[in-house]
Amino acid sequence: SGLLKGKRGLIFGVANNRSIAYGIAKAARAQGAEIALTYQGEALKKRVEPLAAELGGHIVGHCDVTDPATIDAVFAETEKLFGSIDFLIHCIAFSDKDELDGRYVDTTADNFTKSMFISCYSFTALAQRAEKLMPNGGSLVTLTYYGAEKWMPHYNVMGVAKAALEASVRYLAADLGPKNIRVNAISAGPIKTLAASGIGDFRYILKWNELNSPLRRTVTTDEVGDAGVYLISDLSRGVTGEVQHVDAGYHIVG
Ligand code: 0WD
Repeated sequence: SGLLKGKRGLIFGVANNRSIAYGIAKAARAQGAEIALTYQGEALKKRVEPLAAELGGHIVGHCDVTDPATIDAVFAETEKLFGSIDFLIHCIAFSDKDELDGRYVDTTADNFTKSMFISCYSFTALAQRAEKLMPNGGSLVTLTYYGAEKWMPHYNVMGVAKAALEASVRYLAADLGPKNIRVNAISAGPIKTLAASGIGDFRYILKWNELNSPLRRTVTTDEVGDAGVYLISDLSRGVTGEVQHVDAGYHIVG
């Protein structure tokens, strides 16, 4: 239970207690990590504050990745709090809900740009700042989905953004490897969260995974959290540039 003892990290993307980021935060705390959370906007502040208290974690402020000043503020606060960090977890994605239904070909330029910026570029923006706070090396982890690899109904522009995110994991891993900063992604199976509720036919996708995955079930945020612990911990010290599927094996089937 002490796999992350002495490690300190910054976690982005807790919206509520069903968020994947919450699952990772909880698992990291259970292994002895010290954690700092951010929230996006005042409405989420009220939800995230009690969750941070419950987990015994810190809050380092508001972060909207479309506003670089808020990213810088959060890193300045983290440096004050921890000095240096050992891990960073990125659980952020966005697309206009109207375009997570119907056809990809109808994507607007505006939503394409916004989805790509928030769901892909933001990880690189965070990596740039994290590098400076990781003098002893570290681990960066982002969240992706199988829709990056294969066409999935309704995933549309998010599939394209996740493909770019997975490619960015490889480029970041190559750039930061000499500093012993590892960069990996977890490709999680479908989980009913706030973000997922925007995707058309999501209940059907859950059921389909339950019927067809090798383990004949879907996965939980606790299971994604434990995979996150592995990627943060020294157990994965030889692993970088990897996309680790935590999907009950669905990717070998579908
Ligand atoms: O089935 C799923 N739920 C899967 C999710 C399967 C595989 C991957 N993922 C990914 C998502 O694409 C995302 O990258 O996991 C990550 C976390 O998503 P989640 O836990 O499913 O969803 P949620 O709890 O809604 O957290 C996503 C959060 C936002 O919440 P809402 O729903 O309020 O948009 O991302 C954050 C925000 O807190 N976020 C932002 N943070 C900072 N700046 C921004 C932004 N501009 N936009 C969204």
